[in-house]
Amino acid sequence: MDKERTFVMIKPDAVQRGLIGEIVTRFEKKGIKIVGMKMIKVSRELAEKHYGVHKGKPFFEPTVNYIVSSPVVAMVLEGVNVIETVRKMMGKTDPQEAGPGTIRGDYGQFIGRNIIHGSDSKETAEFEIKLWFNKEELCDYTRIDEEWLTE
Ligand code: D4T
Repeated sequence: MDKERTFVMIKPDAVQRGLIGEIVTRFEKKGIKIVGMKMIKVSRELAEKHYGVHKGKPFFEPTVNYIVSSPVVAMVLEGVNVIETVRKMMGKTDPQEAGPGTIRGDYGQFIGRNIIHGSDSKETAEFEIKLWFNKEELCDYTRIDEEWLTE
């Protein structure tokens, strides 16, 4: 089974509300491997590049303002089918629609403060990982529970 990588960002509201540990723990307990992680105060330039596909839409400026407002935790996660798994664990973009048990469903209330970001496709993941991380910041290693995660 091929492993893939995804980019995940714990957004400013989650950092401010003390939810970093809760969120990271969910991924760790699921057996998803963290291969990169850093806290950064995002520049406007980086935020605008990250949300570039939404340029011109009414929520573009507010979203950029939100992302630069306070530090975020950026992560690269690795696993089989990890892009889709993380999207499922996050729940729908709008926390009002995200189901209970999902990260947004459990911790968020409004789309403009939706706790977390995760890449939505292989192409996006590749673009976002390159945008947020240098190669040297990503670690190849084996977790001791890996052989117990698969049949
Ligand atoms: P992110 O990128 O934050 O993980 O969200 P999604 O990938 O799940 O959703 P998205 O790209 O469609 O939206 C990007 C970002 O913009 C905010 N947003 C979005 C908003 O404030 N109002 C809106 O109507 C939409 C569609 C929330 C996430």
